[in-house]
Amino acid sequence: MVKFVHMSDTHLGYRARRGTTNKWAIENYSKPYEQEIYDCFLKVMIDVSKIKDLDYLVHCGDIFHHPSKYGSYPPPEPARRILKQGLQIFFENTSNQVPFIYIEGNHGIFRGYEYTPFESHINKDQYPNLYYFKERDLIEAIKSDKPLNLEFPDKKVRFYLFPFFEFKSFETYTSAYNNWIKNQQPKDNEYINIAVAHGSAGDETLHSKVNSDDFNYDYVALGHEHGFKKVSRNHYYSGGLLPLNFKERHENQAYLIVNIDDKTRELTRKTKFTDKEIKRVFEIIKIDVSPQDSSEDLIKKIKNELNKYVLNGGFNHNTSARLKFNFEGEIAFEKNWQINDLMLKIRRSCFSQPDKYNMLQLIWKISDISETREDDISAGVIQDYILEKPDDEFKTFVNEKLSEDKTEYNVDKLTEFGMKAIKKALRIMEKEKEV
Ligand SMILES: [Mn+2]
Repeated sequence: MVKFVHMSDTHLGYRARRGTTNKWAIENYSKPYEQEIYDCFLKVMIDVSKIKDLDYLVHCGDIFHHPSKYGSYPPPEPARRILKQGLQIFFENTSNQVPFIYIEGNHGIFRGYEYTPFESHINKDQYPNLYYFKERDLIEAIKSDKPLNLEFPDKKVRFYLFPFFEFKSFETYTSAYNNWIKNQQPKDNEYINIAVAHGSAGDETLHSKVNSDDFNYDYVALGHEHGFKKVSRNHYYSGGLLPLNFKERHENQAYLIVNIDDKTRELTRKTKFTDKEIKRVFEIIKIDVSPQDSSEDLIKKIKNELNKYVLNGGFNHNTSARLKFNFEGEIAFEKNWQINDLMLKIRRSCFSQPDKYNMLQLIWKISDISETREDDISAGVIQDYILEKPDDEFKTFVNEKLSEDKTEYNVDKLTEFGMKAIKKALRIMEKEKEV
């Protein structure tokens, strides 16, 4: 029997940003939600280190939130301290007998750099049982056409490592990765074979050989998606520890305790839902708006909801609420502005009275339900941007270009494609705002 913990996407150093109060959890050190993730991580490290007969702890990437994308700043100092503390707790409680296996994800690394923030933040050689794999290790393995794995002959367990790598970006990467991946196929089933990967099929960062049963792994530990997810009988995403944004609030986050029987290869699993540990209100609240609503009606509706969650004795960084209001109804242009105006005032008023309101974040979204035609970008979405009638303007533009060009194209079809592109771009911008 082999027993291991599968966890991922801790995102130490993440701070809720949009529409948040400027209060600290610890002055000049950590922000409230950032601190809650630190606390949760340390608790998990303590709990995990006390699991009886644990053989391995596997972390599937994104232990740090920063650097993120092409951002240029490293993880904040508290993230480093907490990670160090977590490692110390784990190795001390297990008397250095349980390996901690970590692969890098797409967060917490400077893309294309050989040296990682993990290495500059943690003296990894100080931990005799820490096994660390980064993009560079993968590139070296690909170049030398060798597997990237980790063997424990005494326990007859082998790990196949897949740190994050954007093999789909360039044709040369794709083919090099395709040629190399055969190295990651277990040669025998004398060993228990476990794949550890950061990536997902959704954004094409997980190779189909890892995402399928082709290589016959006994277990595939996945990271990158932040919600707990059973992909197949033996493929799992553990998710992060806590939801980072409102989208992730609809999912669950966990760590998994996995047992594999060395004879029958039967898999048993315990799922420890860490999102249940959340100490604050973290809610999406729907508000129905009717065209008849006056400004007073709206204020009443908003305050009624708001007061349920934030009117409880002043700001406390441990319990302050994260709230998102979804306004839905026939919301014309004018009403849209009205709601924005009201919400800005209410938020400002709450944040300026921390002795009264216990609020960390307040954001909102306004959806006009009369907006049904698929290709219609109505005022609700486009208002932040410069174009007033993007479809008309785009059509004029395409018409002009084509008459210059004297070629025959279907202008309506092209307009449709253009609109789709614009909508997609807007959606991406909206999504980025969420984090
Ligand atoms: Mn990731």
